[in-house]
Formats: sequence, C-alpha cells, structure tokens
Amino acid sequence: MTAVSDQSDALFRAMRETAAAVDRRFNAVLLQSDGLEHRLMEATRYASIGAGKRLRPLLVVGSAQLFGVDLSSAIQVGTAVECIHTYSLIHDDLPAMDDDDLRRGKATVHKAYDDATAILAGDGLQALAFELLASEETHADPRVRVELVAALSRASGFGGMVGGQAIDIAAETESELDLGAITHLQRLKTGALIGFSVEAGGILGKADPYHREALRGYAQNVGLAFQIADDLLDVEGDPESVGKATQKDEEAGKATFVSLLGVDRARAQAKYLVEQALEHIEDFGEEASLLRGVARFVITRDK
Ligand code: GRG
Repeated sequence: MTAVSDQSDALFRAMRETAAAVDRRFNAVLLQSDGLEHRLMEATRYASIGAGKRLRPLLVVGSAQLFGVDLSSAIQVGTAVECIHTYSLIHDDLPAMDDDDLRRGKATVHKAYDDATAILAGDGLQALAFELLASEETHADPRVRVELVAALSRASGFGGMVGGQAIDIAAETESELDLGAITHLQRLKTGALIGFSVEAGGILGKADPYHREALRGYAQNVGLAFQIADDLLDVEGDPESVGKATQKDEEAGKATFVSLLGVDRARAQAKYLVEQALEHIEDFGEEASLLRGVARFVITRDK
C-alpha cells in the first residue's frame, strides 16, 4: 500500500514540477507587449500559462529520463509540444469547429477575447513550437534539432493531428465510423502528438532502434487508452472537475469508443491497453518509473 502511494506521490510531484517548469518557459518566451499586438500576447498567455495537466511535457520528461537527457532539454521540447497542443485546443473551440465556451476551467480564448485573436494565438503558438525546437537551447547537435522538427511536423500536420481533425469533422456528415475507423482517427488526432512526446526522449538521447521501437509500442497503447478515458470522462465526468463541457459526443451523435463498446468494455479495453504499454517498457528499470506512472494515470484521471 505504501509503495503504491509512494509511486503516486512521486508522479504528482513530477506533474507539479513539470507544469511549473513549462510555465516558466512560457513566461520567458511569451513576452507581454505595449504595442498594438498586446491583445494577442495577452490572449496567448491566457491560453498557455497555468493551464492543463501538461501530460505531453510529462511524457517528454519521462522518456528523456530513460536516456539520461538533461531536464532543461526535455522541458524545452515539452513546451514546444504544449504549444501545438494549446493551439489545437484554441482552434478546436472556435465556432467553426466545436464551438465551446469552456476550456481548462475558464472561458475559451474566442469567448474571453474574439475569434480573430484566437486564430492568431493558435497560429503564433504553432510557429513558436518550431522556433523552440530549432533553438540551440534544445540540443547542441543540429541533427537532433532537425529530427525533432521533422517528427513534430509529421505528428501535428496532415498525416497526424490536423488530418485526424479533418476525418473527425467529415465523419459528422459523411459516414458512420466503426471501431477500426475510430481507432485510425484517434491515432492521428490525439495519438500522434502523444507519440511524438514519447519519441522525443529517444531522439534527444539518440536511442538505438530497439529502444525507439519499445517507445513507439508504449506510446500507441497509452495514446488509445488516453482517448478512451477522454470518451469516458465525456459520458461520466463532472464538467466542474473536467474543466470543459461534457456529454458533447452524445449530443453531437458522435461514434466513440464508449458509444460502440459501452462503458464497461471501454474501461476494460483502456486497462488492457495500459498493461500492453507497460509490457513495451518492461526492459527498462527504475528510470522508467515516471512513464509507468503516467500510463496508469491516463485511465484513472478525473480531468
Ligand atoms: C484544430 C488543428 C486542430 C486540431 C484539433 C486535438 C484536437 C484536434 C482537438 C481537441 C479536442 C479534444 C477535446 C480532443 C480529445 C482529446 C484531447 C486532446 C483532450 C485534451 O487534452 P488534455 O486532457 O488537455 O491533455 P489539458 O487541458 O489537460 O492539456
């Protein structure tokens, strides 16, 4: 019992420390302005600082720990992936997409500011992600920086998050998704960025192909488990603690893991995926304890 609570204490400490470090990085790079762009910078800071679980940066820190990578490099890459994630949330909330009023427990950016500012905040964060990766502060070796830029471009672009979002939007009017199609959609829409976050430690640490393959297996399983947990929170979660509207999928008549499998089978599948994720990293020792903790956390979280 003590061992279990020690593990979750360590995980929550790592979450707090990672979140604080990402906030410090955002504070350093998102400068307030006295010029006419001040509203944009204020909105971008509103969306980015002190917000969210910072799960993706935590995955970068966890995978970096496997290869003895400096924490400052992991935080820099974690902040870059959080830029992409935050931009996707801002744009997803716009009236042209999901049209949401609440995100991360507060008004969405277009509600607190306006649509144009929200679009620009997302655009600016997307560019900032690649500026951070290209910086010498990320890694001394330029080949590592280029590999990170290429991997995050793939994960966030047409063959990743943006492609997944397009499939999701098209499915609303064009086709009924079955389990295979939902799995494909979610692998792109949310899985690709989670995949990058896990892969990043291997890139920073110049890991060999065997260990990179293990990370890919872990990430694929954690990504799907995360999405099933997200679907379950939409059905069962409390909007207060989730920090956004719930029951959205059913209202929109969307096919999800939960609508197709039912709550109990979806929960069992998420648990199975986490077990699979843990198997992929079983060759690692203590240095993988953060990744193990995160895998368990994705299906037990309440937000
Ligand atoms: C608009 C290009 C574009 C893409 C949007 C990822 C995405 C595609 C939209 C987000 C919509 C959504 C709620 C998806 C479900 C999974 C998800 C990404 C949840 C939010 O991630 P968390 O739980 O959020 O990590 P926090 O706020 O903790 O960072």
